[in-house]
Amino acid sequence: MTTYKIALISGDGIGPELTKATLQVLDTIQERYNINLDMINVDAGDACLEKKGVALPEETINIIKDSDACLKGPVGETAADVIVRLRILFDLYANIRPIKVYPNVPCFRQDIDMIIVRENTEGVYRGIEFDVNAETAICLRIITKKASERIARYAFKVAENRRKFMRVTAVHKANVMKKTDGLFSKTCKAVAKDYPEIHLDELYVDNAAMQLIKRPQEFDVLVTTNMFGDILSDEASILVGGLGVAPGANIGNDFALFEPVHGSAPKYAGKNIANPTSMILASKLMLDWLGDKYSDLKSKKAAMAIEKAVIETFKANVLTQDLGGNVKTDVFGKAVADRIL
Ligand code: GGG
Repeated sequence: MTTYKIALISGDGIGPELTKATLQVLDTIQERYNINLDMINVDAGDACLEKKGVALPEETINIIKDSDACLKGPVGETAADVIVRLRILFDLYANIRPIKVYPNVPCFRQDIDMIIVRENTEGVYRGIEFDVNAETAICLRIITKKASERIARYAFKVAENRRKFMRVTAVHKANVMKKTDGLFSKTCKAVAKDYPEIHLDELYVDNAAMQLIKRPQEFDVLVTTNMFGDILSDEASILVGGLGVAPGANIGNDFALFEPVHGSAPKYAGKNIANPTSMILASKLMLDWLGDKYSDLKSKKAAMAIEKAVIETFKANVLTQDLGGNVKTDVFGKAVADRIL
């Protein structure tokens, strides 16, 4: 039997409830697909900071280093100390955020299907900030050719594999940030030359934010810098039902971490009403990535089974509160688990 070691961060706020629902699904997957997921609970986030005085302990980092992948629930105020740090520590340079319509989930249009490919290691989220004095602070926006090139290459490969519109849209603000986004734009254009079948479009980020609402069906793959990707993916999620159905993958050359796109939503915590789809679909992305990495067909099939079960659950109108239903978090998790074939 294939065994994967998975470092599991339950997270803060609604995180533990989403994790529990996701584990219901993964338990069934393990039974049906003869895969052993050795889940190792690790501490990180606000609760960890309170308990241990640090949001991301060394022990957690070491267990993650020793695992095949990490599955993470949302963390609260310590997001920068946990997820932003993990992305940099493990060089998880590609943040992949699929935006896709599911049956019976409220959406702007039925034909929306795009992937946002966000550079994950630099830009302003690198966290290089200084206080100049009590009244002025500075943040450095680092953009490198190396990081721009690898994220652009990742996006072109995604477009090539999807074979949808064979289009990558690079989003930046090179008319204002002539040096940093100028370099990003120039690098995307240079990479495009290696992918003659894929058309490269460019949009300024303000226009992209508008076009996502005006003509979302026309997008295929978007590639952008760190903060723009974070903002645009929240915006795009609402086109297809909101953050409750938005999973994300943080991918490096050798390791990857999977998580819901959203935060810890403390006001919904402990009420058993949050939508666990984002984390269930994050676990689907994880199995798909493990399947690719280890040429493991069982994992690839298990990933497909999770998405199929989510689709069947939505088709049966099993919907949580955020999507207009009244199904509880745990009931939704069980409904998906019961539909794993
Ligand atoms: N608005 C969604 C949200 O709160 N996401 C969690 C978060 O801020 N994550 C940091 C990141 O993705 O860079």
